[in-house]
Amino acid sequence: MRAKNLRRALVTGAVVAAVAAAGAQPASAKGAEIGGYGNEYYLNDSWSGSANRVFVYGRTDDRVYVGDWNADNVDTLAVRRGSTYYFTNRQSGGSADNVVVYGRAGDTVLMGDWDDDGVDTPAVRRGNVYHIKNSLAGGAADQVLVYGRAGDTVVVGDWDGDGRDTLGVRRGSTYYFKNSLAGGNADRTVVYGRATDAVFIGDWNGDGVDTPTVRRGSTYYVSDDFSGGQADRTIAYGRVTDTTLVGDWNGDAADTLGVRRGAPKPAPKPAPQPAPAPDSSLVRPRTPDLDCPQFSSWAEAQATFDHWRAAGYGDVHRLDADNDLVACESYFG
Ligand SMILES: [Ca+2]
Ligand SMILES: [Ca+2]
Ligand SMILES: [Ca+2]
Ligand SMILES: [Ca+2]
Repeated sequence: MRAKNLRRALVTGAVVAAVAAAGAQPASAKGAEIGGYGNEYYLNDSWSGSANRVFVYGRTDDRVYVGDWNADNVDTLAVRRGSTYYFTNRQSGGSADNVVVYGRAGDTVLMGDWDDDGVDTPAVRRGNVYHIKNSLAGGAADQVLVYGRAGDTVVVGDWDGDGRDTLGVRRGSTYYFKNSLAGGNADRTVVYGRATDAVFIGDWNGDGVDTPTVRRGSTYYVSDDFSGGQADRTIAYGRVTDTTLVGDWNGDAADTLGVRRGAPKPAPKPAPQPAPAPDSSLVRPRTPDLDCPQFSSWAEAQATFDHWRAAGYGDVHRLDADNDLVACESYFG
């Protein structure tokens, strides 16, 4: 998210939103849910190889967004659990600064500064209909917009540096940018990279315009424009298994990288297996007293010993003279 100059009082309190939408295609890049797993965050203010802000936040399976929720120019995290959003203005653990109930658990949500007030807020996507909200609160959408196709991959960014985030559609390696929250033809069409590229959007040089970074494995190719050609910077960062975050972590107007990391998602626990039932057919009665030669097998002696011991009677037949919990080993051994 590009740093903004305007300030605005934060709306607080949990409010039930009227805006709701059915599930839609997941978006990608800036503004979208970052995906991944884990609750360890490694944020880097520069393009060096090591993070300078490391913290644990939320749960490993939380859905997470990045944005500037209080217009201080610093991007922080929001955690989503169902339709409840926990916005925090610090890069640390601890409780959320603002909790908002919004839309439905199945909604696809994009975050952006749609009105240039410095605060990133949600847009609920329903197919190719976008319900734009300009505050971190419930209630009706401030604007409803039809854009692109229901199946489009959508990117969020400030393509023209006017302070407002708008939408772009990505179809393969072709990007259709719109500089206003309106339908109709794209203002700019660009072919960039490969159709298979993972692309992240940010303002890498602080000029107010959002541009792409391509990730291939753990290598990032950073571009300060959409012209194609050589990347302006290439950096190896993190691990191939990391989930990438983009944000302005220090308020200097330039976006940099971070990663989300954690324990791998645990495999579903197998159903507990019942302990094998003892072979009760082998158990001989507690009385009369039996000696080892009167059992037909070691298994019968052991089953009888185990059964009455487990029932609280101890070694009723005195089969385990040396107290090693093995019955009649000297006779059957
Ligand atoms: Ca902030
Ligand atoms: Ca805003
Ligand atoms: Ca713009
Ligand atoms: Ca920065």
